[in-house]
Amino acid sequence: MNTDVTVIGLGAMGSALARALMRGGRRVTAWNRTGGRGEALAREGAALAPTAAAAVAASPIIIACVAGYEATRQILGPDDVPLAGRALVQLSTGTPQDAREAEAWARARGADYLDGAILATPSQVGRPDTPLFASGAEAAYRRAEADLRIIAGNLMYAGAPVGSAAAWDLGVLTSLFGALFGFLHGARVFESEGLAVGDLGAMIARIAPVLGEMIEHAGDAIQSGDFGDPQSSVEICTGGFELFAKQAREANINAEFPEFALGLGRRAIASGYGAEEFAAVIKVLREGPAAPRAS
Ligand code: FVH
Repeated sequence: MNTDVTVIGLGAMGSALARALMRGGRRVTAWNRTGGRGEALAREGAALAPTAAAAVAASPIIIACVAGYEATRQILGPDDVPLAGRALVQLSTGTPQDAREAEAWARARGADYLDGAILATPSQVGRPDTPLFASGAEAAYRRAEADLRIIAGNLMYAGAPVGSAAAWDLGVLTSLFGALFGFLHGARVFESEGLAVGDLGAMIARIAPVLGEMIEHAGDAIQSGDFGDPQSSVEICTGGFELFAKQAREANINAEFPEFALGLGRRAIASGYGAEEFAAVIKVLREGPAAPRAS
């Protein structure tokens, strides 16, 4: 072994990881399935490996960041890839079940395994505030910790159950994309009134801590199961969703987001949760898949 870390996968994210590691003083070996993507990295000091087996042989820490877990298995699966004794860190996006299967697979090959999820775009890699969740055996975490801290200063060890990092990732991503879908509808409201959508984005950024408090309150209510004494009841919030839908009809804009919210709010009221805290809608989600939509 002649480098500190190997990065497998030189897409937008893998390249950013390799660069951050080199900036942090690590000697990096890099490998990508198709050629060409590593040339700039090589000029910046990375050692380009000719094969995945050579890339793995080069370092004790192997970071995989490719299109998915199956791709990682295809790359590292062949018998000549010397995974035994290495710490394999999976930074491709997947589910908790993917992580459990990957851990079992890596251990069967004699490797330590750590699952990770980086919550950043490639240009955000390597900053002190870049978040990264990691989970898996603590020994594997300790082996990779210093390298991961270079990639993401805001590193959080989510514990030994290896699916935890992916669960954190999906929990944060669904929160983000739920907000983004809401924002896109808000953008249509702004457009329908001739207002500047950039101003809406700037306002959301300014009041983000207040909005975050509301999410935190919902999380506490769900965890404690106490939905009494509501700040905002299901009924009050569903009244808001009725208004979203009314405005969409009046302005003749897409109404899928208001209809989605309204459908869940109405089901929660029909189930008797109208006077409870808005987060009580979780009880509808716990019932399982939605009933087919009434026409
Ligand atoms: N980009 C982002 O914002 C997100 C942030 C959060 C984490 N994700 C995950 O990171 C993984 C890689 O994402 P990426 O942005 O680097 O993606 P691409 O630029 O599209 O590069 C894909 C790389 O995967 C390689 N690859 C795909 N399939 C295979 C395969 N069957 N065998 C070997 N390699 C494969 C591809 O290689 P090539 O096409 O250049 O030969 C690229 O290196 C991903 O899980 C995100 O969810 C990024």
